[in-house]
Amino acid sequence: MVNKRIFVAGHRGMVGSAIVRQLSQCDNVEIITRTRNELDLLNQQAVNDFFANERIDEVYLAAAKVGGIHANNTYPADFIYENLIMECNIIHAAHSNDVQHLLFLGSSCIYPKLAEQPMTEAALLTGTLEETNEPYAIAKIAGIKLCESYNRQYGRDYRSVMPTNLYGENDNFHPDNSHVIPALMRRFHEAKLNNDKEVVVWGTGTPMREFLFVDDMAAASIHVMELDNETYQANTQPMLSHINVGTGVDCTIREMAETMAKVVGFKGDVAFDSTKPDGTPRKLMDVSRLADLGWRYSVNLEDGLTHTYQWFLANQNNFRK
Ligand code: GFB
Repeated sequence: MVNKRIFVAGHRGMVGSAIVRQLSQCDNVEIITRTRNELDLLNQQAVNDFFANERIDEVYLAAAKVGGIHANNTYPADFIYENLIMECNIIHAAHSNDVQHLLFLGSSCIYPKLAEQPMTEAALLTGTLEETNEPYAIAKIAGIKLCESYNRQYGRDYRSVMPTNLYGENDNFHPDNSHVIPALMRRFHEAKLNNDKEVVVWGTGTPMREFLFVDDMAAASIHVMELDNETYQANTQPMLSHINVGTGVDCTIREMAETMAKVVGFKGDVAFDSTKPDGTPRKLMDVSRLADLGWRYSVNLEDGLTHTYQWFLANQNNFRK
């Protein structure tokens, strides 16, 4: 059987590398990747030339400009521009070169700041977005609409999954620009080594977040991509095609910080700096559409944090400073 040639855009990122890890276990799959130096996804001509020269059968669009609340708040132009350009280039070039199957990865921040919880896929575009990451959310909503529009106009099978907050191997542990879990893992670890008396956590600790281990996200992505078209179409609508991916369980930032202290082995106090932004108060996703499609998460938060901390200890000398 001829190998299915799969392009994983963003293969060095946390989600892209997890998808590559899992796809490499599959038979009859040839994984195609390009580093940023080999292929600039912001360059439309380069992306089109790549698709024209490579016979690609499927695309996992996991390339994105990502970051936590501080990064989104500090670099809004970068977040909206780079994410819009990358998804437009890849989705249009895939279509222009007759790639029939593509999976677009978005984010749970596409939903309104005060959407009813848990948030179903139908909550999309029903209210104003959280200010701290609105540019990124607009870019991700555009990605969903790009897929739906190419499906409607050209008969493509481009699907979208909306992950909740993710964590795991290969995350970005930058002290300021990272998401909350890697930021706190590094901070608690350094506090333990320094015998600090306390760790300061941003915000009030009251916001609630849902956290999904990235290897679960990769498995869910492959599961959705492998669904036969009839099953996928029966569980989505042409203009409400995206699928939430999460655990359906959330906790406060304070509870997560306390679990982190236990996993890392930090014995000091946890303090909160309410001068830092809280972001959206809650963004728990309704994951029943994906459950109806036969997938549920398997790694709980404490086990996922424990695995990630072991990886962190083994790789901490390679982190971006
Ligand atoms: O992962 P995070 O930065 O982004 O989580 P969001 C922010 C929450 O964690 C806020 C608290 O309530 C912060 O106050 N927090 C506490 C911290 N300590 C820290 C810390 O040291 N670093 C960080 N980063 N947060 C993101 C979006 O929103 O959700 C992204 O900005 C993406 O674009 C991602 O959509 C899924 O969960 O608020």
